[in-house]
Amino acid sequence: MQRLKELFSEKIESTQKEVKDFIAAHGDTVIGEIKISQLYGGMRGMQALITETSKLDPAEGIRFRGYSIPELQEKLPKYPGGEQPLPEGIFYLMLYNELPDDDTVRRVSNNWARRAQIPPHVFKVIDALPMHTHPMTQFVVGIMALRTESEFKKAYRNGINKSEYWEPTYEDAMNLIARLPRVAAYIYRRMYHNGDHIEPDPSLDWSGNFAHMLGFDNEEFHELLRLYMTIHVDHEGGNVSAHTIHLVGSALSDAYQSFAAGMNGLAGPLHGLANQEVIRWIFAMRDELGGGLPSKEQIANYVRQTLNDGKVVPGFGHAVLRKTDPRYTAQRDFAQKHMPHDDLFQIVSRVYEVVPEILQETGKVKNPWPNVDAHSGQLLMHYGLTQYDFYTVLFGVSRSLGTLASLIWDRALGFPLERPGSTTTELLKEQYGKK
Ligand code: AMX
Repeated sequence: MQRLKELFSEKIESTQKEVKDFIAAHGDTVIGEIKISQLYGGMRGMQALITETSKLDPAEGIRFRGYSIPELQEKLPKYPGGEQPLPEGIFYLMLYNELPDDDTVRRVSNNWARRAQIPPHVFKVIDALPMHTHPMTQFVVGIMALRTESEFKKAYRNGINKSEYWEPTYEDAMNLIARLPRVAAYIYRRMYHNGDHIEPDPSLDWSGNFAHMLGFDNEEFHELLRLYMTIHVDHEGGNVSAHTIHLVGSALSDAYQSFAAGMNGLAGPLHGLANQEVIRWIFAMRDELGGGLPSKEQIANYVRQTLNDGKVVPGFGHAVLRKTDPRYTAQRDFAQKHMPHDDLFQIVSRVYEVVPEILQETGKVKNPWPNVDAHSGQLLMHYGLTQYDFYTVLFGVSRSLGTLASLIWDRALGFPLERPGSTTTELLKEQYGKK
């Protein structure tokens, strides 16, 4: 039976040729124009990157190698007796551009379980941080401490040929993915369970083992985590975390450095941190209103107050999406099936009924609909993962699958250093301001 790495190496040559031929035939084709407003507006709508693993459609939402979330829920292998896809499967799909069968997914699981050893200094480095250090900061520190294991760093120093860069990148990416759940669980148990750590169970799948190390052995929670780890993997290439990982990787920084950089972006409140902010916002609203299920009118008043205070309503809006995020819908379906009467789910549902209309009324919010973060915290809360400061770490563990699959392809396709140009307002005015 071929090793997973050999299987991947066979894909490289034909893809390299496909890309090279395409550039040779169409490299001069103009695909868009840039407006001055886009330079000041966070480059919205500019197609400027190649990311093969997924593509975001404003109306439809995310597709991974062409497959939507409902399609993947149907087609990807499941844990025995389970209904949700195994994230090992979506990783395989993103990297190999092929749907895996049950056996292949088991091999990915086993491969990661074999790689999951963490050198003890990583735990020591995390333990040296004060307990009030945000979990995302601890996570990034842990990732950087893991960099002592970098294969790319070693290979580069030994003078590796550039045609082989992908190989140590593959090793680093696979090792990092395999080790992140343990690092994340370590931080969680350190902060919230008096450092009472739980040993991994390598007989479980990657998410099941992660849930186990966090301290959750309820099979329904394992299913939730499989869904969570599947839907947060990737969101094409321009979002802050994916773009950062690609950009830093383009300097031939290794997977550890690139991924840690991206995680600092994910930790921003307009990006991944929004999932903890949603819960904080809902709890603050509930506290202000004296507990219980707030009425639609009460929620509407609270939303208006948030906007009047010059703050964003977390979990709503998106830079690309213009409809309800299918990742939100997948989580809502899960809640409707497993916890339709959960108090917090009732609030999240009511918020969904109220917020879009008010955001629309502002006349400036381009997408009034909920994104992935508007729902995830409620599901975690339901099963007792109540420490919302930790939520973005879960997001980060999942994001490793898409972004590191992309990084392997960046090296396999020999993508160059990313270095776009910048200009100044003065120069723009000189060039274009006189018309
Ligand atoms: N609440 C209040 N105002 C909002 C808003 C929201 N949820 N979403 C957008 N706006 C405002 C913007 O702040 C901006 O205001 P300004 O002109 O005064 O600066 C205006 O509406 C236009 O913004 P936009 O073009 O609609 O959005 P964007 O592409 O600039 O930003 C995003 C996208 C996600 C940062 C924004 O919608 C937002 O801040 N949402 C809340 C935070 C959140 O949920 N982030 C998670 C996104 C998903 C993810 O990355 N995990």
